[in-house]
Amino acid sequence: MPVALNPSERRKVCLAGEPEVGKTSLLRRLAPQAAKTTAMPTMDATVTEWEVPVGRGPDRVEVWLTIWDVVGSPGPDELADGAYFFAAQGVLAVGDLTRPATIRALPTWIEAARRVAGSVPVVVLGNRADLPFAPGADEALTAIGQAFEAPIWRASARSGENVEAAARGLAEAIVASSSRRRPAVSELPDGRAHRRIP
Ligand SMILES: Nc1nc2c(ncn2[C@@H]2O[C@H](COP(=O)(O)OP(=O)(O)O)[C@@H](O)[C@H]2O)c(=O)[nH]1
Ligand SMILES: [Mg+2]
Repeated sequence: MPVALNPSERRKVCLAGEPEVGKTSLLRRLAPQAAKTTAMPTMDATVTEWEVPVGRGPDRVEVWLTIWDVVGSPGPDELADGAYFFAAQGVLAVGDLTRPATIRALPTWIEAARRVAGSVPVVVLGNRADLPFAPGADEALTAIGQAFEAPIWRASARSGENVEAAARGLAEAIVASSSRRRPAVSELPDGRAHRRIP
């Protein structure tokens, strides 16, 4: 029987990146599997729940990600001043491969998130891989991945290519980083994989 993370151990993941890079579109790609999306009007954020199995066989765990997305066009410092990145356990940093400036902006976003949340795992996603890359975009993506020791993905919210793989990669990195700190896995007494927190 697969083991479950304690439901109170849902993992907060924040989308980060410039406006119009496709953050919300990427979430919609995951939405068929998402439990729900909730608007947080006082926080200029939405929260989408996405349950993802991580690992195989007896090591398999069901990870419940709560993925935060920005509403409007706040900048990284503005978000870092608020509650958006607070207690985040992972960051999905998104740039647009057709607009290299949005990729070169990602260090500022990642640093803002880590200032608040600490040195949490980051996955860097170059979106719009369905279109021809702009000159320099792919090199910028690679450089940021190296600088932050973060996996990079070329993905497309339009075609769906690599979207789930990138999100799953982040879930795996979060589980790996938390299991280094403590044994977070337990089996629920009723055998169900998950229960919602009332
Ligand atoms: N061609 C293409 N267009 C995309 C892709 N992802 C998003 N878009 C378009 O880019 C625009 C901005 O997307 P949105 O998800 O609202 O960006 P956000 O501001 O980062 O949340 C929309 O018109 C999307 O349809 C993609 O992978 N490929
Ligand atoms: Mg959006």
